[in-house]
Amino acid sequence: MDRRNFIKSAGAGTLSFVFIGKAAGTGIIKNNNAMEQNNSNKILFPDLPYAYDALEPWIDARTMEIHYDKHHRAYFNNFVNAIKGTSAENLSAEKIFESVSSYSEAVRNNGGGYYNHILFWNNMAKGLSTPSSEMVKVLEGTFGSFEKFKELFSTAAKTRFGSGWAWLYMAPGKKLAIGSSPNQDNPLMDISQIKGIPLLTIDVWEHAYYLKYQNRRPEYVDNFWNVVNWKEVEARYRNALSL
Ligand code: MN3
Repeated sequence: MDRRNFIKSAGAGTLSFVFIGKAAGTGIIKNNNAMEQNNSNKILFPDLPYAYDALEPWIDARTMEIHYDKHHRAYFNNFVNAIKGTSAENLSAEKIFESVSSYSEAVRNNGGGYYNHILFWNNMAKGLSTPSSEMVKVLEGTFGSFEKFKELFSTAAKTRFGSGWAWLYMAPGKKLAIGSSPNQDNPLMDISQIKGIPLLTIDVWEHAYYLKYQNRRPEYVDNFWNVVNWKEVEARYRNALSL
């Protein structure tokens, strides 16, 4: 799909994911795009919730285009193929992650790649936003100060060796925590060393920043704060609290 068709198919450019609590799980991603609306757990490839250049100058349009249309799409396709005809075919990604150790490496890597990028796209938005005073209080209560929270999250992102993700997540006991995971693992996976419900994430694979930042991952991480979508982070927080 070329860029013009992408914009066209994205309609008004508004696509939102709402995390809906389920008794047994951590919530499911519902695609609100009317074109793709369905009531099953069918794995869908969502539209990017903004234009490729929306996050300029912090994240450049070319990186976004390749990242979404090539990398993310490949994870999606490979994930769908990996679960095709298996017992996982009708499960939500979250449900699969709960026992991902019993599936193939392809399911773990591509399922994570599919899911993590959806979280990532949606926890970014055009324009600087700030957390509400309630959210700041929550972060202060756990990490001491908002600045300290940012420092700890940034350090987790900068020091993850090789490819992976950094996370703010709600650990068991409703406690906020910061950590990182290798490759495409995430805190919902049974094999993960950090476990909980994702609230905020950053992709630190080189493909996420190399075109613009080359080897300067720390600069990419520092600039990430200019595009964090705090409304989304707070919605995830409130949902995680209610589970
Ligand atoms: Mn990526």
